[in-house]
Amino acid sequence: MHQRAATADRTGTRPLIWPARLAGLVAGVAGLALANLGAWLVGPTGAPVSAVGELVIDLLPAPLVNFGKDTLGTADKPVLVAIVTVAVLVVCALAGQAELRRRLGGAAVLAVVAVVGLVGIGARAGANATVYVPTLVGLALGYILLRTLVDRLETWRDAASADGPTSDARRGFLRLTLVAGGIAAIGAVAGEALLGAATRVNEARLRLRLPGAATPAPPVPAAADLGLPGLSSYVTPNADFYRIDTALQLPVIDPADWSLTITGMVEEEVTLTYAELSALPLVEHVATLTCVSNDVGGSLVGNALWLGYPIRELLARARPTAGADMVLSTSQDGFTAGTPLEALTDPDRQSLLAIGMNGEPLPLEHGFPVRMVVPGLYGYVSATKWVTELKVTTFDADQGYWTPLGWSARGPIKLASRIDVPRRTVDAGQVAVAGVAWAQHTGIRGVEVQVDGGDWQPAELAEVTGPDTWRQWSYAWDAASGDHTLTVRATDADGTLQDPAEAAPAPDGASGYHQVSVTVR
Ligand SMILES: Nc1nc2c(c(=O)[nH]1)N[C@H]1C(S)=C(S)[C@@H](COP(=O)(O)O)O[C@H]1N2
Ligand SMILES: [Mo]
Repeated sequence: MHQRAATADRTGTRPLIWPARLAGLVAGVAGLALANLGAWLVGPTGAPVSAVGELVIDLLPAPLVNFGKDTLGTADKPVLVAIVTVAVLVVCALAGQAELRRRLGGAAVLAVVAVVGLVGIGARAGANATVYVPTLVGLALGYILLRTLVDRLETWRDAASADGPTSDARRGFLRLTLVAGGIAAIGAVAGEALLGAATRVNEARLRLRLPGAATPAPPVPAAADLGLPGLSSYVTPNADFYRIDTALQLPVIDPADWSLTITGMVEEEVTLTYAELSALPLVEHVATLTCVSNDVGGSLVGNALWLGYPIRELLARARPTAGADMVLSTSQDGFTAGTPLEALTDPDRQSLLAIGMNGEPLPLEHGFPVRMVVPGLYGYVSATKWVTELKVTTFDADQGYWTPLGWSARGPIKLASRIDVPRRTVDAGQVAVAGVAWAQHTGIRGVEVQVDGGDWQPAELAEVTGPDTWRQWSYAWDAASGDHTLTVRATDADGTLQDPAEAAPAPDGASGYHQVSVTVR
């Protein structure tokens, strides 16, 4: 009996190799489907299969890539994606086999597949941390499903080796596998369809060539960037730019389908297509965006070179009627912002309908194809991404999205300053204390640093392109060992000193001085 069971066990595993591969395949489809659905939410950069496809193109020798293009034409991408998908699923099937042989064996194989996907995603320009999430979630779910299926398979195997009736255990495995496989297949088709639209728009974005500016921004002076390690760069790279919006799913708009209408209290409604907008004499302007939710010392602030058309020119075409004092801008996803009309018609303020950010078309998550940028106002009342309508109206008649939720109707940015370095520990001696200060549209005149409640010491200021951006500052500190507290405050170009009173972000922006504790060794 003993002898017999052992033999059955050894031979009993053999026929289960194909069911194990089937389990691996189902887990692979489920994992890929989830990764694609996730990428549909966070943006097509996070889609692992097409990322690996692009990586393959980059790694292949050019003659082979050209051969592919010549023989397949525009089908080269879909064919490559199909090849990668089949390869991934074959390896996933083998992961099923490995998991049956040894617990976590399949996990290791799936992890290798996921790492290849993550490397592909990382190789795409502008990858930030969220783009890795869909693949990691897909890996986790894929393995949980695989383990569940292999558990059933082991029940089947044990039943077989115990020489008992195996049909129940077999049926249990097959039923679960088919149900899971069906759901995974539906998810995969849905993910493919949804992601397909986002991928097409992403490719349209990559193909776009931004028009040159009729009024280029003067080059950023080298002295605007002190270049100290740990200090925020003067211009924030797109990949590092903070992102804030209410969109659960990233809006994807093909520029060919985009248009903007100016409606409401105007003498003439104006409609503008993307082609018309990009043919207008565009302006470049460097401006620092800030979120009203930014805490004292927080990072919801970034500076970029924007390319766009002055909103005042478009409003001049529409001719707002008497009594109007607000423009309610609407995003394709329903978000709205209420901006004071005077901030948009002011000839001395570059309020832009922007299509470019740091020399590239707007990234999808920063409002592609068109957004608003208004120097001096918090984003929630001015910086509408994916903007499709400007309604000229009044603050009495209309409200932006956040106003009924307890945020102030008007949101001028508060004068603020931040210490970027040092944070935590430094060696005794000369230490560069440095950071940024902002008072958009007024400008920064001075920054002072205080060590342990001593006298306020003036910091050196870097250059700026104008009053609409943050300004880097630095202070040479002679640091003696021990624990110290550093505090910063700024004065704007009008001579107003930063408000020391601590206030939370709601309803109209945080105030108070940024302080850091440092240990000097
Ligand atoms: N469509 C849309 N636009 C939006 C928002 C939003 O939720 N939806 N948030 C606003 C807020 S609160 C801020 S701070 C800025 C942030 O812009 P960014 O994500 O490009 O940094 O966008 C603004 N534009
Ligand atoms: Mo914001």
